[in-house]
Amino acid sequence: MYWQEELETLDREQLAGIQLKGLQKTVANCYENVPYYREKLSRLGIHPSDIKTLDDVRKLPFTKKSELRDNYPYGLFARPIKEMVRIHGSSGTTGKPTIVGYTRHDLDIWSDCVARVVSAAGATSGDVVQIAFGYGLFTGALGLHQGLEKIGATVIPMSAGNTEKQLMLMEDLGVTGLVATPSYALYLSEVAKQKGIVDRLKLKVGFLGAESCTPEMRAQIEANFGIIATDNYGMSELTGPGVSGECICRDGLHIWEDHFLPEIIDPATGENLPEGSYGELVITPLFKEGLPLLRYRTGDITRLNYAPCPCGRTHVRMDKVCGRSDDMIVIKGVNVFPSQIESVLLTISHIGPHYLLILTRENFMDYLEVQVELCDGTLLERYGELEALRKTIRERLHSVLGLDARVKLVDPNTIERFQGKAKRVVDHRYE
Ligand code: DLL
Repeated sequence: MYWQEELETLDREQLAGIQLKGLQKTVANCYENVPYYREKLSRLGIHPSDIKTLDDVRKLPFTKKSELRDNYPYGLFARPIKEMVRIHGSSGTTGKPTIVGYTRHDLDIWSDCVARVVSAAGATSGDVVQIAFGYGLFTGALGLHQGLEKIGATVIPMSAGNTEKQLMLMEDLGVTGLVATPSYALYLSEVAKQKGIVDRLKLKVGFLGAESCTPEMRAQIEANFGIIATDNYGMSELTGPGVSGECICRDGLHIWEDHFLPEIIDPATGENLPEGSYGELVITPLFKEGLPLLRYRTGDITRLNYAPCPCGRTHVRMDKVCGRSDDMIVIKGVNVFPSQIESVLLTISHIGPHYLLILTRENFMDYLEVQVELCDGTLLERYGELEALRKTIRERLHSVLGLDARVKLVDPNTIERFQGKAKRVVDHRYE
């Protein structure tokens, strides 16, 4: 199912023409309306008129997430706040979120991009779709919501959590589509199975995204619910969901190239890699008025496949994301930086500054274990005090990260020290 057939099936030459125009417009928007970019481009001796071909994108500097944070909250906006009709923020963290903004035009295009994703996954105006992403600054819920409404589907804005009620509504309201993170979809499917209600559900399709999902986990969700599950990808800085999504062939996620110009680079050197290589995905959004970005480093590792897709769409496909190039960890769809955990640990007495974050995937659910050293090893023999300390750490971490961590208190001097950069994260999830 197409949403905008003529645009989704453009030939590559037409697509390149649209991309070049979008790129030129975006560079001009940055240069004329964002003092930070104007200065950055001027320092490099780049003027918008230097962008004559698509390959000229490589002359442009990258933009990193830290630059959005450094210009918090509105410093990279290219329009005055009164022209912005929506603000969102990076998911899951307290402290200062990364703020993103949308003009009316940005919202329209964003919802078209999401409408393409859900249509490619088979959704139609006849579907009743329950959204089990948390509503709020996170782009996931409202992003899918507006895209699904645009195609005329019936949307149930259930939000995340409250599993019993989720399942009750799925049954009572004849829900045919579910929007959720893969881990929550799995959990819902397991509870539905245990309760013996799967046969009473009308569910046909899952629109899963916001975190990685292995093929095995997907297979389990599909088997439990008896559905087809599709993967969709995006990030708040680039709009939110709607950057790419799987069609029913489910062999890669189509990036909507008339709106997003993708590149793959070596994360260490910044060099562009040959077609088909795994590397960091860099994207220049081509339509954004409110928050234009040049060569945004997503930090996500994938590769691009330009081979024609049997579905008829001509837009390039990216592989499922297989890792992150920076230290941001995504756990259950929530972005976590080790530095946030460090800041929490450093405010609590009786524990030292040495810690280790261990990520595991058990029964397809992600877990974070925070190992931290006690200052005084004799505390290990005082169970009551030890438990109280563990509880304090867990609660403080939960209030900052918005998720549950397992806390393991270990003897002094048992966590490895490093000469150079410390490696604080051990990620077993992709093994
Ligand atoms: O997670 C946007 C989104 C919402 C996409 C709902 C799809 C569905 P952020 O909160 O800014 O935005 O987090 C972006 O999440 O850089 C990836 O590391 C990760 N991510 C998002 N989708 C996927 C996916 C939203 N399908 C960060 N597979 C990204 C793997 C994903 N990782």
